[in-house]
Amino acid sequence: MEKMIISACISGAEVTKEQNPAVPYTVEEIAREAKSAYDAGASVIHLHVRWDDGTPTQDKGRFQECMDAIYELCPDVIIQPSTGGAVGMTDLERLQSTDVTPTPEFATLDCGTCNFGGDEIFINTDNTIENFARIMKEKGIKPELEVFDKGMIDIALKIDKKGLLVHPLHFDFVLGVQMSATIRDLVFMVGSIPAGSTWTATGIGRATWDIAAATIAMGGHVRTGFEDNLYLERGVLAKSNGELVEKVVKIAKLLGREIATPAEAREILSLPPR
Ligand code: KMH
Ligand code: ZN
Repeated sequence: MEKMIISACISGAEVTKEQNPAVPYTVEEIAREAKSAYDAGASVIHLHVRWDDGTPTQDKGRFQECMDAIYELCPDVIIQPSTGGAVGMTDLERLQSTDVTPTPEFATLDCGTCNFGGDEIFINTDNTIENFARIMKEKGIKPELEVFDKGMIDIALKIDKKGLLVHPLHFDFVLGVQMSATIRDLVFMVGSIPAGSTWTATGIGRATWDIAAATIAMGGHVRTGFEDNLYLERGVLAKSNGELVEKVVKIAKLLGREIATPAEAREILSLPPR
């Protein structure tokens, strides 16, 4: 089976230090968490940034500072900035994360609108998605197609017909936000993408380890990190993103899956070598 890419979503926009004191806010904390994940085997860092008080931001300068600090510690890692940001941000705010130097090689492209708990709605209209896709294509950024349900795969494929996406398509199934996070759902999602596509999956919260194990066995790539799950096991908070990555590596080893280096991940994802 192909080597497995581990993406570490180290910070997210929603989780807080009140929930887990290791959630990073400052530039130093973000870099520390990226390094812990990288040392444990992550080749992709899915990046959200915060102000020092924890407020999520897509500020270009803050992204630049965090990315510089991460590259300093993990020179060959693939940094994948979020263009989703946090609920309520404008499209222009969100796109700032693609405006850093060097231009990101990879970034998220959220493929639909979804309920985000309580009264929160994460809005991605067709025009937003197309505009983001067009800008990413112009800048040479490969999109990771974030899909929170099956309809978002269909939206991505509709946009692909307009020639706005980069091939081979790469999907990230985020299970447990809008659709449930069961292995049946995962199998359905994997069966719904075009042959030749690559895919990553993550289960939010408790479902995280079931989804990781199934993904490893099915030949997909795994996303883990504080954005999606704060616990190493039930009732035990993870002390770092590295601990979560270490657990994924352990499961992968038990199931005979080897872990991709950043260079191997670039090859699997068809990103240009660095
Ligand atoms: N924080 C969510 C509203 C992404 O990174 O592209 C959006 C999100 C998706 O996390
Ligand atoms: Zn994210």
